[in-house]
Amino acid sequence: MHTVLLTGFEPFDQDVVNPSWEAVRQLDGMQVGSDVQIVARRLPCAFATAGDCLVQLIDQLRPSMVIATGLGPGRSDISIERVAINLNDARIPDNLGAQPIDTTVVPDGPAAYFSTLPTKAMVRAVREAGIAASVSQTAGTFVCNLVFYRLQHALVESGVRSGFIHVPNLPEQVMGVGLPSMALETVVEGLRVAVLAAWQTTVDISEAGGQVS
Ligand code: PCA
Repeated sequence: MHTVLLTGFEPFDQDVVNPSWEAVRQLDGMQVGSDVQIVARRLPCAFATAGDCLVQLIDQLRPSMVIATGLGPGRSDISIERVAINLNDARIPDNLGAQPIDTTVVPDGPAAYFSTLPTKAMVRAVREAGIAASVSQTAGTFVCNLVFYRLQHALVESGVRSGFIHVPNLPEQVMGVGLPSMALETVVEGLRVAVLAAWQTTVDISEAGGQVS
């Protein structure tokens, strides 16, 4: 049996829940396909600890695929991230009060890494399940981007495929605020379908997923 490691984040920025963790915890232990089981773990939302925590989990669990997830406030769909950049630029403090500005994630690392997941096939599979999804060209410059970059950096030589997905707020987080949201059960199902598509697709499909600006 193979393991797919799926991570979510603890709440941050005064939130009491983080939909990424609330969703992936529901998938913990689930078998997707005949030969693969999801193991879900929670990461701290802190620049100093999140990356090391993820790398320790990879060492411990020896997963065959890793997909990290996080909340993207303002996102309206399941956003399959394409690229992680070697830059921290925090608009708000993290959960340890750190707010790095224009620092690198990995000194002397490459400027960016691409996801090694079949992003287009994942978007198509989630949409076919009736759930909104798109390719996202940036995972931001906060802790999610750091985790995504550290993930790709750690696995670059390994042959283990990995990537990142941002999910929208839950409806109760944005009541009266005017931001988009997605019901938890929809996020859970969207992630399950995305994991399955990632696992089953070795060569990505070619389909437009870009943006004009
Ligand atoms: N979202 C933040 C960090 C943790 C999370 O869930 C981000 O997008 O960077």
